[in-house]
Amino acid sequence: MADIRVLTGPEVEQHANRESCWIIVHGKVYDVTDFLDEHPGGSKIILKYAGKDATEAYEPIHPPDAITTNLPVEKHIGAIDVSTVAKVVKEVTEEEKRRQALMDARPPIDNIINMHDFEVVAKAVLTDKAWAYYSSASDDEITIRENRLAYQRVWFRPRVLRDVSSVDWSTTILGQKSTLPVYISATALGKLGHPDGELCLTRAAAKHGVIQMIATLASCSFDDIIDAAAPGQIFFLQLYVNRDREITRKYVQHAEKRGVKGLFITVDAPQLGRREKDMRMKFVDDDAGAKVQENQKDVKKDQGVARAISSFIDPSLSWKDIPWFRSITKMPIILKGIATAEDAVLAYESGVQGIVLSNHGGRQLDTARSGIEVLLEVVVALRQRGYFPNPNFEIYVDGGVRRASDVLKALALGAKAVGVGRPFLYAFCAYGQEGVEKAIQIFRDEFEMNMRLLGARTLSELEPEMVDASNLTSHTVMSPQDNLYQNTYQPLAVAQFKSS
Ligand code: 173
Repeated sequence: MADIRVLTGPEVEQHANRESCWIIVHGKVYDVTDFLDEHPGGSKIILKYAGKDATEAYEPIHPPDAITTNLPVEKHIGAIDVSTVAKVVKEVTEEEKRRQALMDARPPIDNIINMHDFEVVAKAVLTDKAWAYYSSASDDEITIRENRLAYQRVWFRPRVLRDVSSVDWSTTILGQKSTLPVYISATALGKLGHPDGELCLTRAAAKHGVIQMIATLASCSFDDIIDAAAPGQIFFLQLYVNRDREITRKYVQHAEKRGVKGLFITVDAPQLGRREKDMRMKFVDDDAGAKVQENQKDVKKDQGVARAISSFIDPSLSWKDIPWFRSITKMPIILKGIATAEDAVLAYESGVQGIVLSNHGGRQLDTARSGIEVLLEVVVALRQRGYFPNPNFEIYVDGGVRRASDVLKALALGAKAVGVGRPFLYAFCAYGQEGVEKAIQIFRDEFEMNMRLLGARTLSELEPEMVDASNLTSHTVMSPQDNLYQNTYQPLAVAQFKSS
């Protein structure tokens, strides 16, 4: 092997413009001059780091191998002698000072008693950009809000006198043991919110026997996550299908080799939804308002973080591709993002092992219905055809789940398990691994209480008669507000920050 060229900081600094642009990432020097106009996030952000170490900016929003796979080897200039790189003195902005003060004044974790508490703390301590990316949903954000409301249109019909001294909410998902009927759903770009990113989820999941779905666009690399696993820890993989199927084939087969137990192919994102909070943030950040109009070609500038890095996703994906996936892996295949009974039937008939009724956390087609509502028609349609129940075809629901009671409603109506994304993400943004563990503990406490009160000792005792979902498909709220009561009622408060 040829000797690796070792460069010094001043040498790299010579290449700090559009004509010759070198950057340092993870101790290596790259010539990205020809790549500037191809960068999905625009050239401006790279030029900001021209001649400098860009690792810190690169890390949260790129898979670790993005640069090595996208840049031809002859553009890999060499290694850097770290001692010669001028330290970038980062000025601490007012925003950072404010966030640090809030971080120091976070409510003690013992005061966190529900998923909403995590969200309040995460919102306070995250950068504006991270909060905008995580919390945003598409268009008018009707669906993200409906995801919560839909659960409120399902009412319990609890049974009593059933000796509920012991209750058990453990289950299996795709045949794999899980201590909860909940799996950690995929969310991307975890390092925007915590330096350890998705590893916070991995470590907490290991401790508590919960299954983690790894995102294609996680900030931590797939292998870093698997390497951090406890022996026997179970993972699923969320897949965005690449236009280059060879890349997808290698990725899937690598995951299978490393022991992943289920392949969740995302089918509701041929193009990413317009998430306006995310888009606006990018505008402010780059001060690009005027320039975008001057330079119409560089349209990607105003698209927000997610859109900038999602251009590899193949919009031509179709039902015809399912046999190919079947041919490249023995893992169970699950289609994530089914939104109608018609497609649920097609999925079953295509031979996959399950579906996730999902609207992608309200981030794709706005005014698509909630997963829990879709579940009703899916179960009817599958049952009519003799496809339900079937232990080899599982139905999951995600979106808007904040309480064990939500999960129990979905299970009573026919779901095998439920995906929870943002709440676990917010838990680690606010409190790291400990936050995720706390979130799991809260779910456990809620399962225990709710199962007792509902009269179900095990999840198999949940049945459709335990819920009244007759209003679920009605999108109007008929009850008039009781103003006298409303004005007297004191709303619950969320956990309080320490006063400084
Ligand atoms: O919802 C998302 O933000 C998402 O799925 C995604 C897609 C591409 C890149 C980053 C995130």
